[in-house]
Amino acid sequence: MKKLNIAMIGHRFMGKAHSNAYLNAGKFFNLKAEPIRKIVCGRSEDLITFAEKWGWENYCHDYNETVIRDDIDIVDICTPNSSHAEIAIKAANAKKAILCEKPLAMNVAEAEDMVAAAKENDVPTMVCFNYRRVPAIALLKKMIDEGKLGRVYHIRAQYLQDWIMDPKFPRVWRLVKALAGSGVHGDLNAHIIDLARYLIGEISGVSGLSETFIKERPIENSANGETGIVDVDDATLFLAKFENGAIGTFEATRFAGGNRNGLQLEINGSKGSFKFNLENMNELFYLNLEDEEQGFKRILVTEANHPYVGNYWPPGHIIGYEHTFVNVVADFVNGVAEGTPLMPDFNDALKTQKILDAVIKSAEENCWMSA
Ligand code: SOE
Repeated sequence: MKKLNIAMIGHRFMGKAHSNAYLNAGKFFNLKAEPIRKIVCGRSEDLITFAEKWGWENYCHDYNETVIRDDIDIVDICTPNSSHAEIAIKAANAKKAILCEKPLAMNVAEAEDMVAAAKENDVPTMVCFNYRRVPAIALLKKMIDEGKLGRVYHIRAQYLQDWIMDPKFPRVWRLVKALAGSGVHGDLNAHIIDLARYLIGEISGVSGLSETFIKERPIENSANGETGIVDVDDATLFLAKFENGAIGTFEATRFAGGNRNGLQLEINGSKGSFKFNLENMNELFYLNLEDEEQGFKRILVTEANHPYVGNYWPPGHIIGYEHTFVNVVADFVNGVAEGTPLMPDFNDALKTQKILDAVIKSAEENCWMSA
């Protein structure tokens, strides 16, 4: 079987999720090429332990050398947002296929440069908006495409976390604008914007509202208790209008106490409604307005004919967060091996980036922004 050599840049939370996916995708899916964990790149000392644990053949501290190596086919970007553009453009110029963590970039200008580099070099790209490949979301998409929603009226999308509510929680990279671009907005609204676009269509205008509740935090690993300014949003909410006439509300916050990783969607249309909550990710709730009895029906998305999930266990045997990355990697590797389209690619993720930037501008200028 054809082999695809991977260079993965970054080895924290996402590096672990991607490594696990490369390790397991071929065990559950019929892959058209074998992903080889060739080299992992990172700055810290624990990189060596990471490489050994996850079976990377080699490791290195300088991605500049790594992404241009002749024996590398795929560059996988799992670093903080501030380095996505630089690594991706270098990889594209070296003719590598690219898998990039979300959000695509720090802002639209960077994202446009990434799209241009990928286009110029004609390289396949994909952005790891992994929730598109939750089986319940993929089933929801299929049911919408089959016409079960009808005319779309509403989407209510929330992504709620609570991990930085303690004011003593340090100012990690996600709370520094120069590294993250924005706060919870680029981190979590990016996911629900991507899902809304995927499921119901393009957004035509937005009105945003942002707040930073804790404006100063301890500097990470500082011995003398130094603090630093938090220059990103803790919560960003916005209203949206869609090209198809639907309207939506979006909320992303890291201050929703009790919500550990709650991504919730409700979509209402002329023929039915759907509800989804990531904390119960194997379930999809569906209301058919023609049902005499009314009420939502619970679909346990574990049937062999449901998307992705038939590759794992018998019906009723649920899957988890890590499987969403396995599904991403299976589609990515097959797309690269066969030269078939990958979604969401850089161009598609640029559209999400445009909505992210429009919301920021709207919140700053206190106005409605066309997107
Ligand atoms: C942290 O907020 C985080 O890990 C996000 O960065 C991920 O994209 C999301 O899937 C879970 O939460």
